[in-house]
Amino acid sequence: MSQIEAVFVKGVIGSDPILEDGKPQIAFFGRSNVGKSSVINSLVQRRDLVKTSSTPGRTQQLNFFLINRSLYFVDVPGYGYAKLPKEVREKIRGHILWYITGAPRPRCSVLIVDAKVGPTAYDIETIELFRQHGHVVIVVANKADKVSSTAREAQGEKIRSALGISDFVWYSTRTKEGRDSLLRTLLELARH
Ligand SMILES: Nc1nc2c(ncn2[C@@H]2O[C@H](COP(=O)(O)OP(=O)(O)OP(=O)(O)O)[C@@H](O)[C@H]2O)c(=O)[nH]1
Ligand SMILES: [Mg+2]
Repeated sequence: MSQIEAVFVKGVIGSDPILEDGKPQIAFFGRSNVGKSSVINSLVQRRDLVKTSSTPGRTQQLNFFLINRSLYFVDVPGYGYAKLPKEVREKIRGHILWYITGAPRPRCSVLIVDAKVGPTAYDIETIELFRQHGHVVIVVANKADKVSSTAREAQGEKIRSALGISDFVWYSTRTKEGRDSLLRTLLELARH
């Protein structure tokens, strides 16, 4: 696939004109450390566009990246990082909730879950919120390199039934599994 142009625009922590500038937003949600930033980097084929970290929970703003001058990839703060103080976790959760329930909705909400761990209670709560608020959702099972081909069928069923979905994308930022098809799907969604 041709080169993707990606530019960091800004970090958003509340009302901001960028939310309503008319460009579609593709937002990446998921628990802390699941690989949201890594997935964005792999989609745009940049090692370092988005900082990834061994210290989860540091990013608390919504980071907007302008893609091909026409849409945004939004790196949403990770939820559920147990080591953060409760007040900080609740603040992050509140911020995510504010974005999920705000206007306009993202054109597509990508929910990233850990392929091996499977959906957590927070992931289930998040997809439930997406449903309540009318989001278009794509579920991505990242770190698929950790799930052997023999375990795929059972693990796939576990992910589908926990989230109540009929389909999801196996993805690995290490092996590039799923990258081309997810990118194609997201760019297509942003066009309509
Ligand atoms: N095995 C494996 N590890 C991955 C994959 N994608 C990301 N990781 C690792 O997972 C860790 C977290 O990645 P990040 O992209 O920083 O995760 P994040 O969801 O953005 O984390 P926060 O911003 O803290 O919420 C890093 O150590 C990555 O190298 C993958 O496909 N496979
Ligand atoms: Mg991140």
